[in-house]
Amino acid sequence: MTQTIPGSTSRSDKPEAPTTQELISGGHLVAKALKAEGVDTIFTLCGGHIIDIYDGCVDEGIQVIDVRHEQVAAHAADGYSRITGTPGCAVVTAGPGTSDAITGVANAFRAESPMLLIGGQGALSQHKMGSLQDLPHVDMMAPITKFAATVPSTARAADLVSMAFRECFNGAPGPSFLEIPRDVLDAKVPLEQARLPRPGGYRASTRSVGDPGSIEALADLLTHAQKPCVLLGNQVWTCRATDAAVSFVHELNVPAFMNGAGRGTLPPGDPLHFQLARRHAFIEADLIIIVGTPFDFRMGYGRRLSPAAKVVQIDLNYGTVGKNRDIDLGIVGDAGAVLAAVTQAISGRLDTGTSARKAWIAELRAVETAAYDKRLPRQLSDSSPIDPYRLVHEINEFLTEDSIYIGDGGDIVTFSGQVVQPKSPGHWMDPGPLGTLGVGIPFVLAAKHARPDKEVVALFGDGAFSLTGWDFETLVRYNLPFVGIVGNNSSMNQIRYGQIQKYGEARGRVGNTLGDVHYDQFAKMLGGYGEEVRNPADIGPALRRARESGLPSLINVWVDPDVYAPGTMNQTMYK
Ligand SMILES: Cc1ncc(C[n+]2csc(CCOP(=O)(O)OP(=O)(O)O)c2C)c(N)n1
Ligand SMILES: [Mg+2]
Repeated sequence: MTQTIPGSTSRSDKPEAPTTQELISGGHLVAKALKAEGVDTIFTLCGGHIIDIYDGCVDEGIQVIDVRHEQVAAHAADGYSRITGTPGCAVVTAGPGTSDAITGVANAFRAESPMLLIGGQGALSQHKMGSLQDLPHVDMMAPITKFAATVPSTARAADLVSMAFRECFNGAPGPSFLEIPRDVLDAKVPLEQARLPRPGGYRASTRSVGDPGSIEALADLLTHAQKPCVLLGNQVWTCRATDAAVSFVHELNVPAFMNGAGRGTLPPGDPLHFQLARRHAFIEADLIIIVGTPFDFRMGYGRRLSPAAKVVQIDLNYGTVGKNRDIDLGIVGDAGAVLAAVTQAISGRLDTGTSARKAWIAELRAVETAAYDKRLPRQLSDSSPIDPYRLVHEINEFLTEDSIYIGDGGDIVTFSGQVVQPKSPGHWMDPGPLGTLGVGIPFVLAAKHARPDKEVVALFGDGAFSLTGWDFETLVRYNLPFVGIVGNNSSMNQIRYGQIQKYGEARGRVGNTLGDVHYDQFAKMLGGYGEEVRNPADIGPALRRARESGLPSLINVWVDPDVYAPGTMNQTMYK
């Protein structure tokens, strides 16, 4: 709501004309800046410090979605960025509201997700006086954001919001944080005194193609490679580079592996889609191209790549390229722009080198098929208690091209990472390298709100669900149906396994045991759909009934607590 001051004079040359001057509050300026960035929703938990932003959102037509824990608001903003490609925004109150949101911001930081967290703060007029909920938010957020600042005056409110968004896209994307004191949000200034950045007017394109010489160098390497492979990582989705990646793979005949949000870039069944042959490929390849994923623990810090292979790394972030492992060629740029340029550079050549790769692709397919066949009996297991492999197999069979899959848990999600394959790009969501339990329900909220046309399917560990599960009620309140599955082993099993290995069975039950909780009944209590499953043959029908219920749902599947995923047994995450 803006106000006018009667009788103030205009700046025109006609001296006597009485006019009015428009006044606007800090909260309303924030909302205008959010709108300019394309934000159509904020995720929030209310507090007296931030009510002026809500009122601004009412004026700007921005939807206010209120949740039950600020961690959920922040994870939802992260998830919203991933799904929509425009930055998500969470607004939380000062002090505990902001500290509750820290985990969500931290997760977005490691996952390279561009989101803005706005936190309230005590009034500037009470600075350092011990006001209600006062904390040093900016100091707390600085190490886990790309930009963290205080808005010092009402007139600068929109300007700082646009600045925070610009910094979200500086290099690899990530979160920004703004703290806005209560009196800054409350006060009104003449609209003309405020800088109001124009939509599209305050940041540049990040679709950089890198050094043109490096594009030619990669084209040369590929032309001569007989055993190339490419890993299509997170940034392939961040950069919306699916089409460029698919053309690159198909036109140049390069076997592709995918990780993180890059999963689904090629659909399962594509002749160049590989998953289980990755270790073999990384040892046998003569050229390995890593696109948009760092050499972190998920990649064994780069140590699992053959020392004899040429290694190329393409990334939005200069600091990621060549980190932890030497490379033969590094390109800093946008995954789509770079892959399209390389494809074009090679397609103009007489010898593209692509036909020499038939034997290599057949070799990888044989490894892939053998690994799949070896595991298949487990996936079809009729044993009771249910083998987790059977559960994730049923989920994979259940997914359609329009199912966004979310994994939130320990061991059970490690199983699903091997078996569940999204059928479309951008249809896979996991926490990312922070490994945060509790992202599931917030990601469901973000995904179903952003894409009501999609089906959302989420697999939870019972431990993971418990961290943020109360916001199942938010899904009911906003009528956001989804198919939820709890792989229930009444334990924090991924941790339990390591304890048993190190300290023996007798000491293996310390600090990791959960009750036999009936999550199906929890769902029903909150107004959703619920069923429990003990027999493997009942999993598929229960999932279908959940889909047909049109409600947020939880299918509580009792899985064998004494069966562990290979990744858990190898403890690969710590190596
Ligand atoms: C927020 C958070 N706390 C603790 C951990 C450590 N952790 C990793 S896996 C795991 C067990 C998760 O249990 P559950 O979700 O039930 O999955 P399960 O391993 O039993 O299949 C824990 C506690 C974590 N990754 N994130
Ligand atoms: Mg568990």
